[in-house]
Amino acid sequence: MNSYCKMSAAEAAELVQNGQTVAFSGFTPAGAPKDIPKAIGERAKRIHAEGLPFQIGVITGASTGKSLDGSLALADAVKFRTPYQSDPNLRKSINEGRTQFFDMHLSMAPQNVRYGFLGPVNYAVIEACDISDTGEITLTSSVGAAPTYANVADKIIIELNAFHPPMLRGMHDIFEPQDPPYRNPLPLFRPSDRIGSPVIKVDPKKIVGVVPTNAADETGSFSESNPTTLQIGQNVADFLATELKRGLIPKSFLPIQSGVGDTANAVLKAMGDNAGIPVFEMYTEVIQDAVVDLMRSGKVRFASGCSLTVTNAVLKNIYANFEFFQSKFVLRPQEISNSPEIVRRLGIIAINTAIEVDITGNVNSTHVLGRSMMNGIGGSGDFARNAFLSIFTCPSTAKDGKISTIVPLVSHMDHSEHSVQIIITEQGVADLRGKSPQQRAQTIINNCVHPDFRGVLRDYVKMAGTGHSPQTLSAAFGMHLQFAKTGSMQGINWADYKV
Ligand code: 0RQ
Repeated sequence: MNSYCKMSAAEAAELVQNGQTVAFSGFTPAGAPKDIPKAIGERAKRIHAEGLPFQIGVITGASTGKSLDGSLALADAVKFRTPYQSDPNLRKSINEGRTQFFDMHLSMAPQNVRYGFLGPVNYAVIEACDISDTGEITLTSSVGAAPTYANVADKIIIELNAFHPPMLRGMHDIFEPQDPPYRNPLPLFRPSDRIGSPVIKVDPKKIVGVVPTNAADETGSFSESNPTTLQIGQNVADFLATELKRGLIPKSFLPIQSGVGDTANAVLKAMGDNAGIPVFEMYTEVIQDAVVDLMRSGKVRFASGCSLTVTNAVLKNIYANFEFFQSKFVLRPQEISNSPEIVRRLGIIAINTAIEVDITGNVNSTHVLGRSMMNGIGGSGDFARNAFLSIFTCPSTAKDGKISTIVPLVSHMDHSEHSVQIIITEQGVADLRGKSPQQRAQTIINNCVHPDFRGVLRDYVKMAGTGHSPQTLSAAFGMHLQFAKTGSMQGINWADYKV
């Protein structure tokens, strides 16, 4: 090891003080530090046992793994958290009001930190596979916001993870735009363009410790596709193939952004199997297992992302066959992978998942019943607002059919009707382009709503009358209230809500 101060995770945790803000590398569990946050959690528990306070502000690229968000939440050590999370224990802490969560578009997290909007960053904790004496840091399976956090933090601690080989140098393209009023256009015109450096460069004097480890990423495995996700995937692929045939997507196709999770995986698989879709490229934030399979089969030519969020077996296979994959990937900072400027320029087809959609096309991606945070808006807004085609998918029902995911009015809105063009459920496709709110309601109810809820939503629209938007304030949340009262949205009587 080079000239830096080698220390244990416990020693590194001792450096962090109550009330400080720590910015971690990582985007999803990929590239997130593991040993140091776990040790900070242990330190918090010890301090709490003495009756003293210990909580820190936690800033990351996106979600992380159980060693980071999980350990710190279980130790009640997270004072505030931004910009995204998906850990069950942290979610509980947020929804119980013990952690203040600031949900933010992921492209904006680095610049908001640089602008000073979130206060000073005391430590950046960065997972690396290599570090030079001159302060060149080679990241691991993600970039996230690590370049900005390393630059703005007072001090840096490196978690040097031998699980990821130093040959990864070259997989990352590190570029930080200048801040206004000096910002120039981002010179990126194709998903495979490189505009930056393979490493983060920092003043080596800022690196106060290096903690060696050998720990795999904590990415969960995917569930087997079920008939609903398979049908959604099929509907997306068929829709895109038809658009191509109609000449509404250029013959060469357009880069794809796809969200995370089982539905997103099923969509990509279906696109791979559809002969009507040509070989394509990805310009996305999270590269997951299905993309790697499509690279092997030749259907995906290139993927630009912010993280390689794949299961461990897949990651090991990529590292073992690095010569094949090396020229097919680039990992970028989230400010670039999710840049609205680039999304609009490249004409990206954005495919994201909704929790809830309403009959005029507003989308809720974050809150259950308007109140409880699920994960956060993530990158969905960065892409949806600026895409060539903005698609949202979801199953038509949740909780064993007791909830219709399509409701009169969303209980929280992340993406307004203006950023949502296509809704796809396992029932079918609603193309909202060029349609008025009344026409959108007809299309969504006819094509996407589960048959159990079509009647009730048609009755709602009738009750709302002929206004520009088919809404009535007294009943807009009737289906949510019915669920709160009875545990199911079924069996609603609109007469109860008429004023
Ligand atoms: O509950 O966990 O108790 O089973 O919500 O729903 O159908 O499993 O969906 O895992 O694909 O996640 C929007 C959350 C979907 C995700 C969301 C319940 C349902 C289940 C999860 P259980 P599913 P998924 C790229 C882009 C925002 C960020 C984003 C997300 C649980 O995709 O966080 O897009 N997106 N980023 O039962 C009550 C409803 C419900 C409901 C579903 N209407 N009411 N509960 N559920 N609909 C990624 C990044 O940015 C990093």
